[in-house]
Amino acid sequence: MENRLVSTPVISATGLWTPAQSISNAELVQSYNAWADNWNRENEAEIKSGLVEPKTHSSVEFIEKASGIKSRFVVDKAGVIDPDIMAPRIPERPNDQLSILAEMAVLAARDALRAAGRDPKDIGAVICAASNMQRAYPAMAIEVQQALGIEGFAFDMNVACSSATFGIQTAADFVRAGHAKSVLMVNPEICSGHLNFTDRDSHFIFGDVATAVLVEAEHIAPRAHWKILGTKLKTQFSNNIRNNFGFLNRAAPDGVGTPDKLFVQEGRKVFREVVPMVADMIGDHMNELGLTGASLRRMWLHQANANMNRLISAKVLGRDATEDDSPTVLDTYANTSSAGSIIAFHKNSSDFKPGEKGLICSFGAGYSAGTVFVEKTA
Ligand code: CO8
Repeated sequence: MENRLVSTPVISATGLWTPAQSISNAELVQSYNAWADNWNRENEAEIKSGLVEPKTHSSVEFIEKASGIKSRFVVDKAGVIDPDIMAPRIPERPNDQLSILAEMAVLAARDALRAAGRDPKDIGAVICAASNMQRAYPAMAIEVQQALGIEGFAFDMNVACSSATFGIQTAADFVRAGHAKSVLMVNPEICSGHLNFTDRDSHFIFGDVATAVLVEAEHIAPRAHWKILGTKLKTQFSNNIRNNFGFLNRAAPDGVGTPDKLFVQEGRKVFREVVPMVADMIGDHMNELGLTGASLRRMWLHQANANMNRLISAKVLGRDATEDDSPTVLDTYANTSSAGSIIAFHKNSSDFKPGEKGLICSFGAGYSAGTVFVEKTA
């Protein structure tokens, strides 16, 4: 009995760190259009001879209608909206200083630790789960571990937008297996670093943020926590969301000449293929757990596109979802990859009463998708 209690994983707390700077759609579109006008001027001869198509303007109305995004937080606004740069300019730090990705993760982690009343010395493992690490090694997670004074072990993992749900299941498995009683899972996402701000189809999609989730053995968790009713992960190979950057192609990508070394996608195909995949996955997992749409108080879905979330939640609930059923943070944060569903959960869960159930769900590149059903205790 003692062992069974020790090995039951729960979510004790979450944390959030939001960059101080944000870019509105109007500011982003203004800089893109200025860049496009410059490009058209520079390539006037080729355009006139029909060799290349002129760049057309982006539009605030399109962005909001197609995605629900109104603005995004970023680590460096000046570089992103400068038509001569169109990328964040984040100065490299010497090796004896905390890396920026680790710094963001630590700030989100401290928020979660404060909420749980947890001393870092009681944590046994750190997982840094995010779309792109800022270097190959040493692992970002080990740097976070050191900065917080945590013993035990730490490692990085990348499952793109689904990194957080994959991280939660991994953490829960460590707790269940007795490898750690308390696991800190962080999601620092500098999406602006791998977004091509000169690509009209996607320049508006992403923002920067960091989130943290503390997964712990029930017997050490605070009285008010979240039971994990079940987790499920799924992957299915697709080239429709891809980033070919890596150490086998060392030519420095400038975001203009080498677009495949940054984020590229077939957005329409992703939309069409991922919506039914995720809705079916949620339905199957609910059946396995004996749950129905009616038994869910709320869904904290991956924040990629408001229209995708509307369709997925309507399929799960059998009716149109309200903002209360399926809250969005896309309007202010945009798509923050793995952090999106965790931000939605963090900001929209304090009103839960004991016994109420919800779903954290992610989906993205890979394809990859994860479902985590939770129930509020006290
Ligand atoms: N302004 C004005 N018009 C535009 C713009 C623009 N900015 N962009 C496109 N248009 C035009 C197009 O040219 C097209 O015109 P036409 O009909 O004349 O050809 C028209 O608008 C429609 O274009 P689309 O078909 O592309 O538009 P959609 O309605 O499909 O909307 C979206 C585009 C918003 C991209 C939509 O398809 C979508 O959200 N799809 C799902 C995307 C998604 O969820 N992706 C997941 C990515 S997350 C992930 O897993 C990766 C993690 C890695 C992190 C990366 C960090 C950088």
